[in-house]
Amino acid sequence: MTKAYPAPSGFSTEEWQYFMKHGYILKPDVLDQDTCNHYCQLIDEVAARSKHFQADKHFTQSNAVTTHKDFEAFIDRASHIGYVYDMYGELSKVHLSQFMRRPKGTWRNFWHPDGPRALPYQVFSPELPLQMKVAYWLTDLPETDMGNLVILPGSHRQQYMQGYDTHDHIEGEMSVCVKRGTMMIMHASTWHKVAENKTDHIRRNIFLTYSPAWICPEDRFSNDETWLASLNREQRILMRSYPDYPYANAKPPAQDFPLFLDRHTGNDRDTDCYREHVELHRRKRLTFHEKLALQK
Ligand SMILES: O=C(O)CCC(=O)C(=O)O
Repeated sequence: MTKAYPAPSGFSTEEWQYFMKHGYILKPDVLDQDTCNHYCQLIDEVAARSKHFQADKHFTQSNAVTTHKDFEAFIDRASHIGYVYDMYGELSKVHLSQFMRRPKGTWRNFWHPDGPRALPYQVFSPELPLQMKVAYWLTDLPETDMGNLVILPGSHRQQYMQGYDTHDHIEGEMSVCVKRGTMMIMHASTWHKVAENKTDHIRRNIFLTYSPAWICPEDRFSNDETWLASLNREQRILMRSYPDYPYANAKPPAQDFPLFLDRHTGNDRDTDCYREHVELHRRKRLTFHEKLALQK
């Protein structure tokens, strides 16, 4: 059996503080030009195979990681999976994987937070996100009105917002203007909308959303067994495909632990918490943010 390895690096303390205050962080130059070119081309190829595809209309592909071998690498990509692990630890799960094409004009999202609307996550989790979105921007977005994501920084603590279900301009809104190759991580309760694309440049990007395993996924009930068997161990665990026993999402099987070892100690468990006989899959392990809070 493949052995677990230490979690890749994640939030610095400064990044965490910025993320919790503003609801997002941006990291430029995470993907190089060749990688951006490759994925732009792949998005066009895979999109063109869909019966829903129209070159001049907005196109979203869900469960994108299953559509081409090269998208699988995003399930556990080292550039972001450590951030996810810092948030959701041993119960991290891919909630949704998507790629998008946003040409001129065409459909765009109204202001909304991600997740449930009638009973938002925020009611139960006023601080920590129960979904986090990882965006890889594959095309340059130097200006607004290029089909940009527009966010209201710091709005992840509010359940109501004047602009809900409109495209209204809201005081304090920020159009995400970035160089291609930038990675963004967003708290799912941050209110956001999409700007009109008034240019001839097609916005292309990849979104991965993660959640604790016990939140239902957005784009699948389960995954094909043959496909799952072709993935590496971490990817297979992160897809959390438990068709025979839904409650395994809350209590995954023993073989799915540890997802990662502690990145500093290399341990698969926290010490001095339980008596020896308690098995690994029944042990709570502290997340990055819990450890940070304990240091205060
Ligand atoms: O395409 C975007 O920038 C954001 C789309 C959106 O609002 C969402 O995925 O929730």
